Amino acid sequence: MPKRALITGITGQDGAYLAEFLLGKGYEVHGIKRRASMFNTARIDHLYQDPHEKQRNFFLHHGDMTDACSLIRIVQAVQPDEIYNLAAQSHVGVSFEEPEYTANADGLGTLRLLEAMRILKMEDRTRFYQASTSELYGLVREVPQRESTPFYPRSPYAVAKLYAYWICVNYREAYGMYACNGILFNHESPRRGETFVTRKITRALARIALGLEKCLYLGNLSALRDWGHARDYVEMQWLMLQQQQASDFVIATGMQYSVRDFINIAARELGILLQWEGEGLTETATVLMSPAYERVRPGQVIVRVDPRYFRPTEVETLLGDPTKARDKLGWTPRTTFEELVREMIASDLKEAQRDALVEENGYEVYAYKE
Ligand code: NDP
Ligand code: GDR
Repeated sequence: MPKRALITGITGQDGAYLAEFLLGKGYEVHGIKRRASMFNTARIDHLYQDPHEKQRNFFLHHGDMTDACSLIRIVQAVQPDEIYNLAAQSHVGVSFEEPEYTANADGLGTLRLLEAMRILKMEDRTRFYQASTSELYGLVREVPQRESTPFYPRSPYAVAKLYAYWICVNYREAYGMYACNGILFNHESPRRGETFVTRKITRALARIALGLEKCLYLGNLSALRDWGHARDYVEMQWLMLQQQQASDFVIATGMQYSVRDFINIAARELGILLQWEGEGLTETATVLMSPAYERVRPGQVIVRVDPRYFRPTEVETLLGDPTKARDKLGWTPRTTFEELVREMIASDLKEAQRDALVEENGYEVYAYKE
């Protein structure tokens, strides 16, 4: 019998990579997707299997982290060996605007899943992974941050994830459940949501290069992050559930860059050289040269600061220490920062080229040419 995994948040960045990874390992994969007024499965459409096929190993179920009934029903129907709880309102900035919903989905949602396992008497046979986050460290007390570093959350998102972290530890201690927290630092990919800063940058720079947009507006350019590749990090999520004993792990690269660094490297990938001027609200990046893209002119300002993207309380710096993961799980990240940026730029350039073609020729001509 193949092992059976249930992934919440399967339609998200990590969910899509994890589903691919587990299918590659021979798992039967079940995912929870929520109802939306438009299709929300673009990241996993390539894994879709026709429900009429007899030999299937990939299944989707409708459910929601705010709806205990749906979670109990799905856990009961699937009887998973492993549950990966990746579903969350995962945008830190948005959590200041939707704090109650964020607490409900990210904090109580985790409790609902753990309780579903208990109600169904699956606490002895099902292993549980919780998507914890470096945002728990918030106002950092120690550099670099490791498993023992004290938490100081700085957003409604991080506070909700703090509850999820501790309820996971508590259920492990109270009921002997195999439940782990992966304290993952930022991880990105071409599948990253378009409103997170890395993807916002690679997408906008690619579109600016092709003349589809003029300028990118951002918030805090000095924020420092430890950025890895999502494809590398989902492997860790699986490894954590294959150990003798459940434990919590920091997953990070141990390298740190600023948002400004990310912009410079992404622009360089396009052959665009930038000059930075001003500071704070007046800081700008101006094009010095752009030999490959004629629509980008030297002297053009392509990055400006817009305070609407500032957060009421900011996490200025995060840097992880992945020593425990390396020593106990034998894991090191494979993708370098430069490779990550290159892959994201290449992917967004392709999308921008398609959009430019549509804009130049009109949709119908494009469709006809196809
Ligand atoms: P995404 O935002 O890409 O994906 C979130 C997923 O959760 C989506 O599938 C989304 O569905 C789903 N979801 C949101 N709300 C609900 C709900 N109420 N009920 C059911 N499903 C819901 O996040 P990532 O893939 O980047 O991250 C995965 C997890 O890891 C998240 O919990 C995140 O907080 C955490 N994390 C992420 C890090 C990162 O750098 N990426 C770092 C550390 C932790 P839909 O597609 O319909 O929106
Ligand atoms: P983060 O990621 O908050 O670290 O949370 P995000 O990419 O949103 O921000 C990183 C840093 O960039 C600054 N920033 C901007 N951010 C966004 N989104 N948009 C902007 O225009 C912008 N300008 C500057 C931010 O202020 C911040 O300092 C991510 C999410 O995936 C969480 O779910 C996860 O838990 C953490 O990473 C680890």
